[in-house]
Amino acid sequence: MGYRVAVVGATGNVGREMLQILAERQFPVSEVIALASDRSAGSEISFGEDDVLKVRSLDKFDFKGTDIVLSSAGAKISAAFAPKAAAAGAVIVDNTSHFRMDPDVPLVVPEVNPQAIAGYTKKNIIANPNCSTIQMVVALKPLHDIAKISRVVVSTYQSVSGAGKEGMDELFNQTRGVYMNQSPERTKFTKQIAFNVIPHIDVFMQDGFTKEEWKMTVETKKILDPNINVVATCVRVPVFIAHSEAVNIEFESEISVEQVRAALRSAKGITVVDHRADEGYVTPLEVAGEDNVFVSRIRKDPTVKHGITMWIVGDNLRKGAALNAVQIAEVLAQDYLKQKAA
Ligand code: 11C
Repeated sequence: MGYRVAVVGATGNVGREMLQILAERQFPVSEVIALASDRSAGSEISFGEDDVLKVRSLDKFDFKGTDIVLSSAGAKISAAFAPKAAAAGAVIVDNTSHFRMDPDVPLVVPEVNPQAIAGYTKKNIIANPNCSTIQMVVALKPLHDIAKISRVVVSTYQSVSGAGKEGMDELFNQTRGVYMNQSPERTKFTKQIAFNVIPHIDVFMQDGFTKEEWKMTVETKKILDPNINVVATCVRVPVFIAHSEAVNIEFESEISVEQVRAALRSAKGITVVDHRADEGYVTPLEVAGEDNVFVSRIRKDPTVKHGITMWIVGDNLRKGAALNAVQIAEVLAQDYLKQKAA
């Protein structure tokens, strides 16, 4: 008994991670199909420890008979193929920004709003949020349940893997180049990323925010609560994997540090590491490869009436992308698509 699952963008950072996580979590599959551009078609890619899949052309693939599609191939590609795949009967879990704010497409983090998945029937599409939003709302949700959150001020420290393999290559090559006295080549980032930080992720919008910052605001409202105001500054840092966030939260009523710790400790998908001592907090290096969202440095903000400040770190390729998509597919399979399992 299993589902016919296609992974679109299978050769990218997130696509590979999707295949790995499907295998790791033993998602019930009858067949797994790796899809990518014509350029990658014919190449081979691992599925778990033992299996190898031949990559097939997305353009030439007929989605008829496919139950679930996990997609991470870029917004334009999703815009073109997803409606066709949905019309052929597949449910698409899309990791791009293209459908996220469509009112007929649920935007889901299973620890936060699993009930929204039911809305997938309108378009047969479910959107996976942006990585920096996912890890933040996972940590905000248990706190919002006990004392309503009114405002969040967040500064991100985002790894280069958020910009794909080219982003990782650029950090690697520039770092090596600096030691070899070569002037750093830039293609992916707008300024040198090696030994630097860049306060610019995604394109600029008219109001001066970047689209990455806007996504954190509007996606949090759609997933968690439209009454929460979020102001973000998103920054690229020379880290390969895992995004970090300094998050300042204002509540409508009193909440103590002890209550925050207890709520986060008992929440699914969160690990609290908060010892107020050397090494008593997490850093992105330690979190790469982990499934949970990690929270450290929890403390009272004495400058507002009801404020808490904390540090949130998560693997942007796993919980921030591929794992969240597979978790959505797990709920779909378990609660909505059982009759389709061959
Ligand atoms: C980054 N968060 O770190 C971005 C990557 O809207 O899905 C994911 C962009 C998105 O560059």
